[in-house]
Amino acid sequence: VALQADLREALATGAVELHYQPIFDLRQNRPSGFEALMRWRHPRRGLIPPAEFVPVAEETGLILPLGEWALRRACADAATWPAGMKVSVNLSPVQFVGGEVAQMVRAALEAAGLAPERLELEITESVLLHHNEAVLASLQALRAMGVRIALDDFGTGYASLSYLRAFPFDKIKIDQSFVRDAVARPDCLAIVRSVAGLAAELGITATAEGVEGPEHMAMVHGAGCTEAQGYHLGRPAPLAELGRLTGA
Ligand code: G
Ligand code: G
Ligand code: MN
Ligand code: NA
Repeated sequence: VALQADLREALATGAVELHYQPIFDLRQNRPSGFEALMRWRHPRRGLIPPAEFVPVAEETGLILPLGEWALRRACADAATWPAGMKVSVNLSPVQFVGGEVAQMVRAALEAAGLAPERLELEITESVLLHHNEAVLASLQALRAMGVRIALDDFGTGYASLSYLRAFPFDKIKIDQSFVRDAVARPDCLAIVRSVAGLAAELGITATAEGVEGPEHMAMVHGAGCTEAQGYHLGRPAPLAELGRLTGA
């Protein structure tokens, strides 16, 4: 309960921030965008990661104003970057309840003056868990608008392939657990390579997460991934520290 009340106040007082992590285009050998990741700057507990407060926000419904704030902030920030640079924002399954998410996104894009093509929304399999028609309609409305949709944490759920059939995603993000292990384990390398091949067959992007060193970089490149993300390429950082990467 304390965390919940604190979080509500944090959102109101600007204590929730967005950090940005570069997403690297392996073909062009440069960052193509940034993923927005929430952080809560707590007066006593320091910087709290989203894994600790997003689940609380989802339970209480606070994820709705919190998620809308993050989307608006990310779109406004991205509008100051060079025109080719995209921004990725994570959406919670709770934000799809009620069927108004597409309108919320449209309003955020318009307020920021950001072209829809520069926004990517990351969703996990849990969003599509029940193959809910209303959720599919929202995703289709977003895609029709020109917004890109990425399937996040791919491989960690229960029925990944059925989600690829249910909706035409623009990108698959290969979970960092596979990427980390693929350097030493042939079976994990086979998985990364197969998912990259699957993405290529579908004509979509394969992004490797958790690229922590040069050995991971070489591996994901060889495995056919088209994008990479991880500490080796850049840690999540506040907007003010992005200058060198965005060219802004
Ligand atoms: O940055 P970190 O690795 O701590 O993020 C942990 C998790 O929090 C990730 O799964 C990420 O998708 C989620 N997360 C980060 N920012 C947001 C956000 O703005 N909205 C939602 N719904 N989840 C977020
Ligand atoms: O679930 P999602 O993919 O949205 O979460 C991304 C999370 O992974 C972020 O919280 C980010 O801080 C974290 N992350 C990003 N790159 C790396 C990495 O190279 N290694 C590890 N361990 N975590 C990473
Ligand atoms: Mn993500
Ligand atoms: Na992920």
